[in-house]
Amino acid sequence: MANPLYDRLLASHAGKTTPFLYLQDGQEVTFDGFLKQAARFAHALTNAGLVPGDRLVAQVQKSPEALALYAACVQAGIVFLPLNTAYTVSELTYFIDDSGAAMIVADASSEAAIAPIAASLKAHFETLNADGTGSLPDQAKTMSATFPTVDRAADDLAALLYTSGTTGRSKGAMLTQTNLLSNADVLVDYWQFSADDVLLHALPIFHTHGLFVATNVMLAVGGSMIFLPKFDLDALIDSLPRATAMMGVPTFYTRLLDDTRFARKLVEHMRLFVSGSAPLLAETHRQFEQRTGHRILERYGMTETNMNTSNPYDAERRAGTVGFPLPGIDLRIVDAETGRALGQGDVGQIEVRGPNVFKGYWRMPEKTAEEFRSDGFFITGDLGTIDKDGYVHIVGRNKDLIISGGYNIYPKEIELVLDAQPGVLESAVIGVPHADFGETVVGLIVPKADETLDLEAIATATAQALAKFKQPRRLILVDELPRNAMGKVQKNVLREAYNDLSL
Ligand code: MLC
Ligand code: AMP
Repeated sequence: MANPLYDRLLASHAGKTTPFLYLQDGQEVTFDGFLKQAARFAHALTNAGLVPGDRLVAQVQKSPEALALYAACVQAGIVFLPLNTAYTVSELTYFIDDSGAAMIVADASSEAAIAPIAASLKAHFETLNADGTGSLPDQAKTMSATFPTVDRAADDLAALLYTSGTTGRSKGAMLTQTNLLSNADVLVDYWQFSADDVLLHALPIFHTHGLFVATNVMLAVGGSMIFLPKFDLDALIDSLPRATAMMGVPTFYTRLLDDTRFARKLVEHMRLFVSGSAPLLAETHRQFEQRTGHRILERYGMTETNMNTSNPYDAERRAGTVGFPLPGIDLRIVDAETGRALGQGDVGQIEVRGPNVFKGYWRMPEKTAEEFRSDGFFITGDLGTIDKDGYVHIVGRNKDLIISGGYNIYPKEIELVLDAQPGVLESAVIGVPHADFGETVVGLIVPKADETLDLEAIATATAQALAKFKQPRRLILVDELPRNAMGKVQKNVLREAYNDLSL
């Protein structure tokens, strides 16, 4: 037996003293240093009693140590479960409970809030702070810098990534060693990454894009990363001259284009700009080319599937499309109701199948069964069409989802919070266009008869329950919600009505 992910992405870097991570303060982390940190963490985790297959929740700021914690989990066969640092304690409690996590690692500033929850759910609690200090690194310090890598089968879980469900509750997408590895290998080839690449990394590392697409690809080739703690326009402009490639959500590109320092000279040496996680406007694609001479390479993926399609590296990168199915991945457009395959040019639901597609939702066999066809295709909930040249276009979503700055927001989750407020009869949450985030959240509220609503109190209650990025930017009182003959709220009608709120 072996550990395919560790063997392929990490093992070969042992002893390499070249830089893996360039940090904002000028420091560097070598490959060897990174591997040693991971090994020490792996000892600390197993000393605490964690065994292969256990889940570790990490709600930590982006840092080299946070990334090493991921590598430690891979090496020790522990399932890595990263969480958005913006999640509130009530959101976090659900993830800890649902996953049955054996350990929670979080910033020391959250200890007072999280440690009691961890204790009540019989999970260990350790700290890891943005500067790399904390109880976990303290324990790791004294540990050996080599760790006997734990055997894992190709089908064993490597990560559990929660993705919000239409029912308002998140589901854990079970990602296997093969899911992650197959996608990393395909992307390395497709995007022609090599050890000479320096990737500008400003994405969070708690999602597929920053953790798997960016990091796994760079580990697979032994390239390095300029590892910024978060998106920061000044830091990006400073770093671009040293990078060969960048990956970002569309907001990265619109923000860069809004800055006059972002000029052709700054990036003419660069090899590749990748965009994904949300639709890149064709207009942004064109503006970017005009300004820099580069064509952004847009690709399409999901938490459940990693990357499915990509524009080509060498051939035409077509604005407004997400390119072709990646090698080894089957993609079809079907009639959502009947499952019947549609022809070229027809709009339908996108379904995918391949080694990249996840194993199912954690402890939700029924939900998993609902999302797969009997021939193994996964129903993405995205609507698309394939043009005569084979390029896939995403034209909409068959799921009630808002994507704001690359973060997914499920309206149902917010509606449940709004509906629970005193005096609220019902609510509908929609996404409206937003210049910076692509879409943003608006809540429409119908009061109970003869009730006067306190919108400020409602906003305060949502702030306590939900991460900042999910909170409606505006709450609007309405007398009623438009419904179709089946009684279903017509969100398309609402989206049209509130299309130009200019938030
Ligand atoms: C931050 N805020 C957001 C937000 N991010 N609000 C809505 N949507 C977001 N995405 C809030 C902040 O809390 C802040 O609130 C205010 O908005 C302005 O903050 P900011 O400083 O402008 O935000 P910033 O920190 O710059 O973050 C914006 C961002 C970031 C776009 C850089 O959200 C980001 O890195 N997004 C990437 C998401 C990602 O990696 N997605 C991949 C998912 S994987 P206030 O009021 O306190 O000021 C996936 C699969 C695939 O989808 O295909 O890749
Ligand atoms: P997530 O669940 O966070 O992984 O988000 C996945 C969703 O993001 C997909 O189902 C799509 O709706 C959307 N998405 C990802 N990449 C793109 C893209 N390039 N264009 C349009 N939508 C995208």
